[in-house]
Amino acid sequence: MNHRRSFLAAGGLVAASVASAPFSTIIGAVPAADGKHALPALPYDPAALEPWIDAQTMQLHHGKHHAAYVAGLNKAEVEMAKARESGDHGLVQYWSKQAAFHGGGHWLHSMFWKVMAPAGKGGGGEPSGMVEAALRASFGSVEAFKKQFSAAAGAVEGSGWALLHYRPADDALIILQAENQHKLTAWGSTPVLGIDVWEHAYYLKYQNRRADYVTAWWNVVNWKQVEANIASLRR
Ligand code: MN3
Repeated sequence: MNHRRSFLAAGGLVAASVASAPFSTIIGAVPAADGKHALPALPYDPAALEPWIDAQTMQLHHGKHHAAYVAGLNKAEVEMAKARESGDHGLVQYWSKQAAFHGGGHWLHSMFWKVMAPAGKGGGGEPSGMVEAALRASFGSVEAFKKQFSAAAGAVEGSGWALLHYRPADDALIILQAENQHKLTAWGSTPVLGIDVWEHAYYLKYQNRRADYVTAWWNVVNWKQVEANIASLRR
């Protein structure tokens, strides 16, 4: 497979040509005309995922938290460009970490909005077809997958994510945890589904009850988007 093409398509860096197709790219992030990363629009109304995820959480999560990751990524890239100009790379470790943290946040949140959908508009239900078959091949059953994924989400230490990755080397799906936005990943695999378990994703409605949020979240999973994400990486 063409890894670079997949990486770019998955990361949205050259996604302009495919951005208009609803399920052809993993994330909706498209760079603005000035070459800067930009906050993608939510693909539905902030209240559309109620009662499972409340409108205020969605507004803050998208409009404040995700926006901050976009700004942080742009800032890190500007500062590293300045350092190349001046030849002073004294802060290269700091800006590299900032680029990983904010870049990870931008990518994952751009995916997160798309792998959720309102009930009746693709959200919830059970996976079927290719996704069901792929989950069964890698985990034994959809039920076994959901059980492990929910457990992984519940057990993330501090702030982070539970992620379902597609690994092209052996055509497998694997479950990983991510701490913060970027730690504990496995090279050579790409997220196709994820749940944000930072407290900002659920605390207004669920307070400390992360498990209740995870249980509710299954009602908004957009399996068609998961299928498109896997298909975009399969060659
Ligand atoms: Mn978040």
